[in-house]
Amino acid sequence: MKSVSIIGAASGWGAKDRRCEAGPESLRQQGLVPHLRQQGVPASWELTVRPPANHENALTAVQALSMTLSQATGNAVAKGESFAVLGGDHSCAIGTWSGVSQVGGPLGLIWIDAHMDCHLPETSPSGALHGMPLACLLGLGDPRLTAIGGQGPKFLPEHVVLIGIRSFEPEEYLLLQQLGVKVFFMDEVRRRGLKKVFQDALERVRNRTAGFGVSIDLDAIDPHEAPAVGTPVLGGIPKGELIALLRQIQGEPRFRGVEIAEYNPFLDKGYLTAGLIGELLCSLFTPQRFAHEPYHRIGKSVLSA
Ligand code: Z70
Ligand code: MN
Ligand code: MN
Ligand code: MN
Repeated sequence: MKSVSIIGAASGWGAKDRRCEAGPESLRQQGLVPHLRQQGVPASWELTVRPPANHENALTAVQALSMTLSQATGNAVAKGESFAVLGGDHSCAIGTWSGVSQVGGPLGLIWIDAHMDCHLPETSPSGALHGMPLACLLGLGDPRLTAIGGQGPKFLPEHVVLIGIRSFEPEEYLLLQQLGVKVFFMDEVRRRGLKKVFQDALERVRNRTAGFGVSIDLDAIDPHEAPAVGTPVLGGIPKGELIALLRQIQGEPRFRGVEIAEYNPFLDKGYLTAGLIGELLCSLFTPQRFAHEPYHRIGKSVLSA
């Protein structure tokens, strides 16, 4: 089985609450890697990327981080490894997928989020960059961000699918509709069940692509089960359902890797969200012959120090 390269994206410059920048180091200190290895996942912590100390503003911070991150994911995929990028705010998606898209053929993307993250700078109500990464990856937005990993869109609209959406502005939905990107709102997930929606999503991202990835914003999951996020939205995806479906991706030869964003350790309830991140990674990467065990903290939390 492919080894899994873990890449921390320690930046909160795309969010209002910057403290999710502590996410990767917190997960590492809580023993995420030994846990994964115990579960049979050949994971190693490859590196943690950070914005440079002397950037001018949030945009140049995200730009610099995205460039380093895109090289890291590009390298992992070029070496034939799987990857898991751990945020940090969701603007890390610009770097993650710009890097992957440089390696071999059109790419599909399943975007699991409460939000659409598809604003242009002109339509954003907050100006926060974690509300814009999907637009950037589709080739729209600030040229300093759309140029990362080469000019132009990193995905064709028909190869991108959103799941779990329940908080958005009309402008970003209009943009997705104009582009022809499929959105599975939370209403539809509840009505038809996540299983059917996920099957539809997989079909789209596998159809005429060379590979596909999954981007998980933790606020997609119900905040009772994933409280450690900056923008909780009630009525999310039950974590057990998502874990069961991610297990199906295991063994998909064209699955390239995952990104899990928006973990803010200062907002966690005990280890609820940290544990969930361990479970999500196990669901994607644990070989089927291993028993799937709940996450037990091995290291010390940065928070209990
Ligand atoms: C809103 C905006 C957002 C996450 C907030 C919110 C975007 N659409 N994304 N929290 N994770 O300001 O763009
Ligand atoms: Mn979100
Ligand atoms: Mn998001
Ligand atoms: Mn596990």
